[in-house]
Amino acid sequence: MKVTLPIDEILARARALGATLAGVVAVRAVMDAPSMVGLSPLRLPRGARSVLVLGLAHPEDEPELDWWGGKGGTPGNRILQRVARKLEPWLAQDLGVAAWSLPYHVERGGIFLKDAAVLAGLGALGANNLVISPEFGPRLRWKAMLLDREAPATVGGNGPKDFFDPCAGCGRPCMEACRQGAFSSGRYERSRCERQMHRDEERAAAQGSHGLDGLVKYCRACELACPVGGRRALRP
Ligand code: B12
Repeated sequence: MKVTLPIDEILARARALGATLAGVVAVRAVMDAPSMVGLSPLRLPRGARSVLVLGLAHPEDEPELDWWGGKGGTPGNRILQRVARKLEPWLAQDLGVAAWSLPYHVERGGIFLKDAAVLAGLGALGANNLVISPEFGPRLRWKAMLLDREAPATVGGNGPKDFFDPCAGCGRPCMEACRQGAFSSGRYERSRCERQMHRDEERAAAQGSHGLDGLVKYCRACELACPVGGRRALRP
């Protein structure tokens, strides 16, 4: 017998526990998404049917949410981990749903989070190569859980370009903002972006060796330059 997931209740619970946004999409759709092209299928738990995507707003005036160091990576990710940890027993006990909280890195068993967020209807891929939501722009971080039940995608299912094109009519300040010219060809170039990320890591290591916090404050220039959602969008 197919049991339908009480999706609205699950999403409301995720938000009540601290997620800013939550949505759901079929595992199949995420495995067929653009980031998977040319890759072997990811090894996910047998029985996983849906992806529950959790988003956390990272407003510009709370930069520390994004500082890397320690278990769980960043304070923002630790908040998302806590939400997932509280959802898991509730899903099992109250709804009889098995859930798996996924790691951040794809090579450690995670999935491509931007594809999942877009397909769950939470935003659209912008010119800065980040998921942009109408309310928070790209200033969001994502986490995923797998559920052992089928559920229809929360919105659209083919990405929200149908209802939201974040970059229409925009002068693309995100592309200008990059110190490494990662968008100088007109599209995102990972190698140039990585150059900046390495610099950020070197700076953190140098600061750490001088007794400072040693946390990596990765560049967010293309993210913070985006006008969608208001540059100083505050926590709801
Ligand atoms: C590896 C990685 C990096 C690497 C490489 C990034 C890259 N894009 O290649 C480095 C270290 C350089 C990096 C940099 C950054 N990252 Co990063 N990164 C990741 C990680 C771990 C995997 C991403 C990946 O490899 N994707 C695969 C490649 C091939 O994808 P891609 O280049 O983005 O292109 C694909 C998509 O755009 C997709 N796509 C395009 N159009 C469409 C349309 C639809 C409908 C769909 C479904 C998909 C889709 O198809 C493309 C491939 O064909 C994810 C976490 C995760 N588990 O997903 C975070 C993640 C993508 N990073 C994130 C962030 C915030 C950053 C930075 C701002 C740094 C920072 N302060 O954290 C910069 C921004 C760089 C940028 N503008 O893209 C966030 C994005 C949040 C958001 N709002 O979207 C993520 C999701 C992590 C998180 N905590 O939530 N990152």
